[in-house]
Amino acid sequence: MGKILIYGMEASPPTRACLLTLKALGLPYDYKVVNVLNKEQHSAEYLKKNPQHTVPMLEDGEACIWDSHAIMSYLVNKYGKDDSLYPKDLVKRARVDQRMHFESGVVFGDAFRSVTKIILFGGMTVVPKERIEAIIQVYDFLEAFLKDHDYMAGDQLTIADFSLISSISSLDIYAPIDSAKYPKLSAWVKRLAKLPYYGENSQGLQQFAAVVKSKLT
Ligand SMILES: N[C@@H](CCC(=O)N[C@@H](CS)C(=O)NCC(=O)O)C(=O)O
Repeated sequence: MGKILIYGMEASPPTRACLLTLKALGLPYDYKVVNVLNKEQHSAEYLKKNPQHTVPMLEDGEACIWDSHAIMSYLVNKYGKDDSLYPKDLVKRARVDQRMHFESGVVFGDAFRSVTKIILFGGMTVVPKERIEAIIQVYDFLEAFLKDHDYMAGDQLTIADFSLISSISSLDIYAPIDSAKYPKLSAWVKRLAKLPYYGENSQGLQQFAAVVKSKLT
């Protein structure tokens, strides 16, 4: 097996989700920084591999795979010693997939992307009320997902947790999670923070938080 190469930027939530997965699987990998703030994802070399010019991207032999959710499921399917992080059982898998589609469309695609765009790139120094409301709605959904379970897709840790912790811990910078209103969600954040490899999220999160805080008044 050749060495896996991951392209990304640690401040980027989906990159962090993939780094958590690589560590959870104990896989050796090389890491190449692609700084999207400097538009490095638009280099001809990168566009040839990923015309959508997003990070993260995984290169495994001849295969170039982008979108964190596709990368994470590929890694577990191909390299997982068992299926616990991405169960083969169809109902369990569908639950993981649903949470990841929720992350992709609602959490990252709407709540995170829209607020980050105006704060990091739009010159806005206060998070607008409607953007806070969108984030709060995400917290409401997640509290409901966690009603009878410790993890996002059931009773065991899966890649849905890696996906969601990367973006939820980032949204927490814009709208801190109220532990009285969201006891399950805040307990889940603390549970994930105890993972031995949680540094793969927290390091990049700190970098992201520093940039956001420098823009907010
Ligand atoms: N749904 C994608 C989102 C990827 C994404 O939008 N990444 C951002 C950085 S956090 C990016 O690459 N932006 C630069 C661009 O789109 O050109 C995933 O999960 O990988």
